[in-house]
Amino acid sequence: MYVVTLSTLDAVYGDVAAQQRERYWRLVQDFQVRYGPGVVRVFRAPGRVNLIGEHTDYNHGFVMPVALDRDTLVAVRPRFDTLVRLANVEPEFEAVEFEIAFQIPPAPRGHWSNYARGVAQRLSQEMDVPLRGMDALVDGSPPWGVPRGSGLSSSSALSVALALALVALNELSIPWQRLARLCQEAEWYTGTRGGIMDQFNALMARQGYALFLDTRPRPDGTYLLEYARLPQGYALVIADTGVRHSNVLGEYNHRVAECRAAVALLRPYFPNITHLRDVQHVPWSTLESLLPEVTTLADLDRKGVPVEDPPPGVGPEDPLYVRARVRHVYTENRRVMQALEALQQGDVDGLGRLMVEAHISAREDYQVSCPELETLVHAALEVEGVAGARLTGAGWGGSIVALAREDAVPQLEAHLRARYREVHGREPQIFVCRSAPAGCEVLWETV
Ligand code: NG1
Repeated sequence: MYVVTLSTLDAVYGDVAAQQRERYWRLVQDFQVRYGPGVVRVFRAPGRVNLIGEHTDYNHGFVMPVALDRDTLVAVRPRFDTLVRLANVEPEFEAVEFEIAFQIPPAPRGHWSNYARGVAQRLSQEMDVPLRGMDALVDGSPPWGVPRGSGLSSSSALSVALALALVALNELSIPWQRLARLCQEAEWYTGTRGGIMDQFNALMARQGYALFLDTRPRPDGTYLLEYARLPQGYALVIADTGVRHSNVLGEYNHRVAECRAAVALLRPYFPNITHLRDVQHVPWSTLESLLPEVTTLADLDRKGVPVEDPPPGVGPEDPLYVRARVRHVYTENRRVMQALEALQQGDVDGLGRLMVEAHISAREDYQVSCPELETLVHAALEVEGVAGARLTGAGWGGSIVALAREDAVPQLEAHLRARYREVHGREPQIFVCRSAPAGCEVLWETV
């Protein structure tokens, strides 16, 4: 287990280190008030901003996220039984109790405790024994928590922080990459069919680097990854539209279904295909000719084209725009490879151009943008010193990320605020991202 003292994190939290210490201290105090005095252990897991590579991970493609200094904390104490008592410093997230088992009954859909239930269930299944329980208090509250629904992966920060706690309290020995996979599968418990990017990044990120990840597991279950240093003198500026999306059973699963339908349609020509990644080497003109513009699950069923494991929430007559969706995934994978090369060569302008192309592809072919994201991306690109900007995360709201020269940041912030206010009548949340290390245990006695 990766363990650091709170003072080690000063360098991560920078000029807000004192407030962060206060935050950890308050969490431990709250824990002891709620659950009684005694030893408390604290785990943190970061949110992430994805530089490029959107909606590629569930297609076994490439991604390039960076971990953020916005993180989720969980304070815990082990129990001798299998009970989990789970509470949150934010009172709107009700406190619950559940028993750890191989099959844990879910709370109603959308309930925050389902992330904890999913992790506890998946880890128990993996270890073939129900884990020891814990008392836990979660803190993902503003201003230092990962903003929720902003495309910055607050859900995975929560899942990974809880997983780190359960792994440590149960003294489990699970390789990191395997743990990332388990956390990914644990999140499916909530209904989404997401890829592995967020959990992997929360467990494997390095400060000062983007994580290039090939999300296709190798036969031994490990993944190919590479760390690429972030450009010196540039900042990653995140602007949050405030428009909230929910992945659960929504448009997200619809996109997953479109990709799975495309795989089914391509199978007669590429018998070994399991994910779109398997046709990455095929010329686009060939793929294009094999894919209809639109189809439905019912239509494919009538034609005897079996779609494997269609995700929950997708109706038989819902239109599936397979050709455009595949074009995005196919071109996006290429862009991520090129972006890695650009980063390695210090070609910031090249990286910026690829980000803009990725945004256009996400808007036109994958159709995951919205007017508020468009306002922010357009405004960012109007500022001198901004190399590129794009929506980040799943889309349909959430945030944009802009790659800006450090000296251009004040002007960028002012311009984004002014344009957003003018068009949408409210303020976006803006923050400059400090890249952070992967999730870890934090020893807080030095407070
Ligand atoms: P966010 O932006 O956190 O909703 C989701 C998925 C990722 C990835 C991106 C799109 C989860 C937990 N996260 O992220 O795996 O598919 O969308 O690139 O499902």
